[in-house]
Amino acid sequence: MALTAPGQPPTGDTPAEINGQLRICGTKLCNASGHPVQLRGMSTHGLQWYYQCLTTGSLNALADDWNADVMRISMYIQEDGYETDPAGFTAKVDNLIEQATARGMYAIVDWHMLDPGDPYYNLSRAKTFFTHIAQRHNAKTNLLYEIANEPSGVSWSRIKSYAEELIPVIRANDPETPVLVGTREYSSLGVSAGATESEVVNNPVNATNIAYTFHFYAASHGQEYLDALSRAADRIPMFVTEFGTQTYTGDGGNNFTRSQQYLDLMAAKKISWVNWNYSDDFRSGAVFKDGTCAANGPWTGTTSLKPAGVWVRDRIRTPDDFPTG
Ligand code: IDC
Repeated sequence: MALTAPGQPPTGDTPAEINGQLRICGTKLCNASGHPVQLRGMSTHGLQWYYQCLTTGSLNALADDWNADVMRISMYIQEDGYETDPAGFTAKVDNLIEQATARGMYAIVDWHMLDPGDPYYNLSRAKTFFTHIAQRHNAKTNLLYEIANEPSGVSWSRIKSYAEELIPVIRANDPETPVLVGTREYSSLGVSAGATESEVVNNPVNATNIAYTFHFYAASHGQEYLDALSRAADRIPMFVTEFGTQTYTGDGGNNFTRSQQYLDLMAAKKISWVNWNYSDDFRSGAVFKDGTCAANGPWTGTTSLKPAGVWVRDRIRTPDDFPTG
């Protein structure tokens, strides 16, 4: 299906067709007609481990049964990820971008740096990778670039410097795609280290068309996190590119009550969100039951889903509110 060209009115009924090229406007994410929108969807697991969960059937289900607006393509750099085979992982990401595009979903290209937590460790790799992505996909209007999944053990000013080095490299080839910047201590806005969102609010990245990321796991992260996200969203553009209904290990019991409090806040403030993760890993946060991917489904409905999957599918299926015109 054809995507809406930049500056043109929508021509179809998928999320990417209705909304077209996104842009950060003030503290919100806006569609091509300048209205704030909230995107909701799923993150893949690491492509080095769970690429086999991303089949024609599972991606169709994500778009047409889950009604996801956005798919986050989680490409780890370490842990047998990108650094071991740059060409191979780049080809996988290229393919998944095309798959999301063909189904009318937005795609977040997630540079999933995690350990080491200093984003500079992978800066030259990031420049190489994002230069390719930006050159190859710059005509698309359905992308977002997440340039640092979860920095840790470094100051906010170092993360900010990293962003200010990488963003111009991306923009030289793709001036339109919004960029999502990770925050201190596992994209907690510094809260996990006892700080607050003020370190970002008072010292923002010197670039336009960017948002900041926040990650939470509802069984681990309570009122302090919720309040920080709420305050931050009134001052700076926020995008929740990863959350779980369980603990930060991606495992353990679900706290759906706390999760719903976050979702209510994010709905009220139009904060986009992405849940971790669309795979059949054994942990409770992987939405599919063990063995689903090897059996290639069933992908639609709830028979293959763990409790977290049933819960989050319902919430992604809640009708979108995409104002146009
Ligand atoms: C976890 C995966 C697990 C994997 C581990 C490797 O669930 O299978 O072994 O990464 O590092 C994050 C990270 C994300 C984590 C996830 C759950 O971005 O990579 O996935 N999590 O622990 N931040 C907070 C939680």
